[in-house]
Amino acid sequence: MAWWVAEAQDCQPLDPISGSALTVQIPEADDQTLLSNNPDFYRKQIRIGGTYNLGVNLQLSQGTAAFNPNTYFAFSTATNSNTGIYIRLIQPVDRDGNAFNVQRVGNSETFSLTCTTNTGTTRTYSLVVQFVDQNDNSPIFQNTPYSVTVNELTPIGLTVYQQITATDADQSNNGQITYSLLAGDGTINDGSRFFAINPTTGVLTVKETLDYEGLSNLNKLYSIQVQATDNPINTAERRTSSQFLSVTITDGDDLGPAFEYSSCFRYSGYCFDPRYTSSITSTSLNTQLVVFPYPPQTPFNQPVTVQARDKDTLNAPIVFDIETTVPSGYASFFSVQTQQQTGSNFYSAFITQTQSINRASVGGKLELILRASEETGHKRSTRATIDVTVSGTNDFDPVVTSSSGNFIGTISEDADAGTPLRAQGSTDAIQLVVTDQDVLPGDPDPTYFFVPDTNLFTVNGKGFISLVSAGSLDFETNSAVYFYGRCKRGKYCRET
Ligand SMILES: [Ca+2]
Ligand SMILES: [Ca+2]
Ligand SMILES: [Ca+2]
Ligand SMILES: [Ca+2]
Repeated sequence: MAWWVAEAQDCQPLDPISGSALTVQIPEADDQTLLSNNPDFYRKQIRIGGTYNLGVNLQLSQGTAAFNPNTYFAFSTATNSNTGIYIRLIQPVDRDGNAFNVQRVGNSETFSLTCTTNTGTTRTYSLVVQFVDQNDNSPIFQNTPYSVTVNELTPIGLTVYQQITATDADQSNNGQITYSLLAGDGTINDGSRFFAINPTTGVLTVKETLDYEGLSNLNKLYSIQVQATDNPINTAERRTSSQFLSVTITDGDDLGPAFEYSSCFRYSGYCFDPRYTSSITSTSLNTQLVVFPYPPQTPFNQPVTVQARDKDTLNAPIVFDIETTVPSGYASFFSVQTQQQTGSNFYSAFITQTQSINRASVGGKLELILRASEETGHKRSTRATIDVTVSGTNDFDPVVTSSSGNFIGTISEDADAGTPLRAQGSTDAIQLVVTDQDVLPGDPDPTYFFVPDTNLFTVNGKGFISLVSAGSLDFETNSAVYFYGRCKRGKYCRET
């Protein structure tokens, strides 16, 4: 209900208590569609008594306003009423935006309104139209495009970018901006989980540890979509804008070296628990170890160069050494030479045996723990195991002993072929036993071949001696047979 009593006199003087000007508040409208869709929203009653065009005529002029109001406003009576005078916005005006071809207005404009009655009374008022801000502008990002380069080692919480800013031409809440990051597409280049944005200032900080190596080699950047949202009282009227920010990630020294060979077990793309095998003799001095990969290559295992490189693309220099051995104490029996491969990030290790190793004291095998260290402040290192077989040098003759304690056997002259030779004074067959100091516990059992220098007896692989053919012995002519045997490796094994 209007506060003006319409029955009072037409074109009456203003009540000084209510102010010296006619003031109406009309929402801005920067588009004709708005006016067409909801015309009554842009209509306000003015407190002049009488009924428009029924005893009261009104004439609007520019006054102190920046433009002529006549094409923008119309007067009317209220719908379904014949009292009261209303002013209505009929052409779009723009308080704050960039609407094309639309009259720009200030927060308020003061026009001149002349009121004339049928009886000839004329009065002129100042008509102040206050254009009420509507949330008709979206936030606009400034100084775009946004991009920044950040090292992967940047700690969590650190500010990485503070150029993000958006403006909104609307007033107060309608222009108040909150920043947020939009959820990304979940690919490895989606930066939404790695960064946080201050909702008020737009300052970008690191939220999760960055990872240069986790990004594809072709695309070392995170993409972030920043959203700016305004804050109208009616949240349904919120307007948003978004802008991409690309964060290029540079490599930092967070990884150590990795050994590399084609047949290794891999974890995250790198050789896991690298192992090699090699073989030396106790005295193979001053020759480089020939090293095979483990697991072996298929179908043909071939020697490889022991090599490692920095997992960071920083390609720190690598240096190798033997950290320790199993059993311990043999690191100084070897020297390691490090060499950078030409035109490559790989460094090679060449290992040379420099001192004789007593094969028996290492049990025929030795583990070299080869360490690759990067020459950076962090001194990160990684290890490979080289299983070295220390093979015998055949320094010792095999020694043959007999199960009976001596080399005297008995057999009946009329024994059948295949009858074993028995120990003297016993029914047990004699067995020849070979020992060889070159053979160490754990070595595969060697096979010895006994080659007697007689045709009468044969010795099988287990050392049992037996008659070759029946009737070949004659106690009366030959009560004893002497013979020598020879066994493997060309060593003579004496026996009778
Ligand atoms: Ca506005
Ligand atoms: Ca706005
Ligand atoms: Ca790195
Ligand atoms: Ca590194």
